[in-house]
Amino acid sequence: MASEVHAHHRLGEPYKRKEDARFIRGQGQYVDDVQLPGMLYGDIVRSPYAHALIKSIDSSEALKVSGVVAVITGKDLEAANLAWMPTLSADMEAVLAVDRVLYQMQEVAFVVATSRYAAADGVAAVDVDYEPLPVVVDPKKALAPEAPLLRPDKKEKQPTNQIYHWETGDEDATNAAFAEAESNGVVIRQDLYVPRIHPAPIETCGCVADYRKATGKLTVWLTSQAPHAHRTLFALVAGLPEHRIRVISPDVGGGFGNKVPIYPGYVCAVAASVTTGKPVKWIEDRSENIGSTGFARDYHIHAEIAADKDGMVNALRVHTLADHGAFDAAAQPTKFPAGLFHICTGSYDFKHAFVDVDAVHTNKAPGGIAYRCSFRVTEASYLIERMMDTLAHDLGKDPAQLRLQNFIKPEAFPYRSALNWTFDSGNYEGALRLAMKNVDYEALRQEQAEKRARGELMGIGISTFTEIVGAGPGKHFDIAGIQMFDSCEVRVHPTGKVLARIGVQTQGQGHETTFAQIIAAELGLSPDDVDVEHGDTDTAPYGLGTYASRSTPVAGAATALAARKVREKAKKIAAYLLEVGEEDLEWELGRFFVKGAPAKGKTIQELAFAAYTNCPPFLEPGLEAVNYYDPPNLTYPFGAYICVVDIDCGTGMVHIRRFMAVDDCGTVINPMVVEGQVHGGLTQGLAPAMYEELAYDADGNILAGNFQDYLIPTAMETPLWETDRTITPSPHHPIGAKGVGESPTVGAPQAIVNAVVDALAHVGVRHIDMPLTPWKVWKVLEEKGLTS
Ligand code: MCN
Ligand code: CUN
Repeated sequence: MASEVHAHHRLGEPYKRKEDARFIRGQGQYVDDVQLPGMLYGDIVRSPYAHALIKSIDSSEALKVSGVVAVITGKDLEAANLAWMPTLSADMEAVLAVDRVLYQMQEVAFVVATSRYAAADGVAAVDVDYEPLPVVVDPKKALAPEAPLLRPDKKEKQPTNQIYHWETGDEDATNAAFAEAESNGVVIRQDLYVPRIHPAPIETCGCVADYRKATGKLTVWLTSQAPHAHRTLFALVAGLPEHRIRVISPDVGGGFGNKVPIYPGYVCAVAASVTTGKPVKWIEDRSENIGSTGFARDYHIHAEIAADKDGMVNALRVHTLADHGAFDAAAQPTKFPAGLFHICTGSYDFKHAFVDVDAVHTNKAPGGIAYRCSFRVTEASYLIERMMDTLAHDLGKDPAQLRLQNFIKPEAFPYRSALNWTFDSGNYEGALRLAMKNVDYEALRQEQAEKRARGELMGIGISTFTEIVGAGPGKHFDIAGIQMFDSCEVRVHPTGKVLARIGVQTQGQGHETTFAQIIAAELGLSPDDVDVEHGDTDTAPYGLGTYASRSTPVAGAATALAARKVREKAKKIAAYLLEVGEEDLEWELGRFFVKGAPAKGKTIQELAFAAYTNCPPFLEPGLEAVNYYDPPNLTYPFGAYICVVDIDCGTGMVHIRRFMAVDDCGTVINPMVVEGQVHGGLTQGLAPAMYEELAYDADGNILAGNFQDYLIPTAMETPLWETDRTITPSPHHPIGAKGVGESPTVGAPQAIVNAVVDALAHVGVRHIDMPLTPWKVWKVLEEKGLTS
C-alpha cells in the first residue's frame, strides 16, 4: 500500500491553527473560567505611596464586611516564613509589605471573601497608617550619596541603591581603538533612553489555588509562561513536596514576558487556600497589571562608536544605567544580570567592544526585561541601529550604504563577536537588499530630496538587526539555577494517531499547530492526526517554558528529535515485518520501503499498529519517545526593516507611510503563524516608538495606570505591514529553525525613530527619545523653525 498523501505534512505549509477552532467559538479555557465548589476570592490592598513606613494595619472593619472571611497581612505571612520570596534575579521581594512600602501599588494585605465584590469592599475597609518617606524615581539620583537607602533589608550586602555593576568585553583594547579614532578617524557619541513600558497582555495575571489538606495536594491554575519552573519555585519557597504540586497553565491570553515572574498575588492565594481550606481565586484588574507586574526596558544608555573616516566601524563602547525598581525581579539567565544585552554589536563586524551596566533601585514597580525583548535584545538592537544611523548622518553617508559596508559577511559564519557570542548563520546583505528592492529605495531617496526642496518632511529609516534566541545551552544559561533545556514526549497510538506533550507553554503563539507540524513532517503524518498538549506539570515533560523566543529553537528541536526516535523504532519494526535488514530500508514521507522494491513497504500507521499487535520479540512493545534537548548554541535570527514616514509640520504627527519587514528565522515551520507573529511583533515595536510609556511623577505616582493613559496601538494607529523573508537555516538546529516571536519587536522601534530623525537630519536633528508623540516632535519642529 502506498502511503496516503496528506496535505500539510511538510514544513513550510500554511496550515490553519488548530487551537483557533475553540478560540473563535469563545471556548478557550482561561484561569478566570475555572470555577470550583466553595471557591473564595482574593483582592489586594495596595499602597497609595511610592515610599512609606507602615505604622499599623487595622483589619477590624474589613472583617465586619459581609462575606469577608480573612485578611492576611505581611505579619501573618512572616509568621509562616512567607513574607518574602526570592525573585528570578536572586533578590528577595516582599510578598506583602511588613514595615515599609517601596512603590505605588505594592501589595500590603490580602482580603479573602465569598465573592469578588465582598473582597473589594473588604479592601476598601482595611485601614493602613502610612508615614511617607522621600521618594526616588530618577535612577541617577538613586546613586547620589544623599539618596535615601531604599533597601535597608539588604544593607549588609548592598550598602547603596546600586544593585550591581556588570561589564564585559576588552576595555583596554576598546579604549585604545577609541584613542586611535580620536586622532585618525571619527568618534560619535549619543545618549539614548529606552523608556519603561509594559507588556499589557489582554488577559491580566491571576490564579486559582486549591490546597487539599486530606491529600496534601496543591493544584494551582496559573497564568504562567513557565509552569514547571514555577512549580519548582513553589516547592522551594513554600516547602511543599514538589510531586504534590500541580501547576496548570490553561489557555493564556497573551504573555509577552509579563507572565514569567511569580507575583505576590499567587503566593497570597496559595497561603489563603492553605489557611481557609478552600480554593481561592485571585485575578488582578487592568490597573494592577500595569502598575505592579513585570515592566520592561528602562535603560539609560550612553553609546559611542569609533570608526575610520570612511565609516568602517572598529569599536563600540556602551555605558548603561538600568532602573530595576524596588526589587530586582528581572527574569534572565543567572550569569547575565543584563540579559543578552551584549549582543549590541549587532550585525556589524566590530573588532573591539566594551559594555557595562549599573543597575539601581528606585521607588517604582519591580520587574524588567519582559515584553517581547529576548532578554534585553530590544535595548541592544535599538542602540546599535540608532548609532549606525547617527554615524551615517554625521559622515554624510547613506545609512543603507554604511550598513552594507560594515555587515558581517555571509562567509564569516559561524562568527565570533567581539563580545563573545558565536553567531550561527546569517546573510545580512541579502535581507537588506531584498527590503531595498521591495520599497525601491533609490526612488524613495529621490522623492525625499524633491520633498525637502519643497519644505516637506519625509524620512526613511532602516533597521538591520540581529536577534539572539533559544537559550541554553544549560551549562551557560539557567533560570534560578534550573538549566535551560526543553523537552517533548511523543506517543503514537495503535491507529497511528499521536499525542505529544511539550515542556513549553503557548500564550497565543500557536504551538498546538506548529509543534504538530514538526512531528507530522518527521513521521509523514497529517498534523490533523497529532494533538499537542502542554501546561500541565502532572503530564507534560519538564521544560523551562516559553519566553525569549526559545520554544522553536529548543522545544522544537526536542520535538523533532523525539519524533526521530519514534521513526528509528518504527524502522526496526518495518525491517522485522518486511524480513529485511534495517540497512535495506528507505524512508519516504510516512513510509519505509525496501530499496529497489518500492511496492514493498509499511506505512507509519501500519508500523504503529504492529508496535502494539505484532511487535518484534526483541523490542519493547509500544511506540513512544521522549527527548530532553540541551541546545549547543543559541540561534541568531535577523531582519532588515525599512520605514517611510511623513511628518506634518502643523501638528508634529508622524505618519508611517510604508513599513517593509524582511525577516529571516531560518526554516519556517508555518508561514501563516510566522506572519501572524511578525504582524503582532511589529505592532508591539510601533508601540514604544510612538505611544507607550510607563511614566511616573516626582512623587512616584504612576501617570499611565490604565488604557486611557497608557496608549497601546489599535487597528487605527497601526500601518499596513508589508512582509517578506529570506531563509538562512540554523546549522545546529535539527530542522534549521530559529525563533521569530520577538524579532519584529526587537527590530521595529529603531526603524521608526531612524525614519523620523532622517526626516529632520538636514536641519541638524540628531536624536529624539521615544515615544515620538506629536507634542515631542512638534517641539523639535518649533525649535528648528519648521512649524507651519
Ligand atoms: N515558528 C515557525 N517557524 C519558525 C519559527 C517559529 O513556524 N522558524 C512558529 C513557532 O513554532 C511558534 C511561533 O512561530 O508557533 C513562535 O515561535 P518562537 O519564535 O519559537 O517563539 P515562542 O513560541 O517561544 O514564543 C515566545 C515569543 C515571546 S518571548 C513573546 S514575548 C511573545 C511572542 O512569542 N509573546 C506572545 N509572541 C506572542 N504571540 C502571542 N500571540 N502572544 C504572546 O503572548
Ligand atoms: Cu522578553 S518577553 Mo518573551 O521573552 O516572554
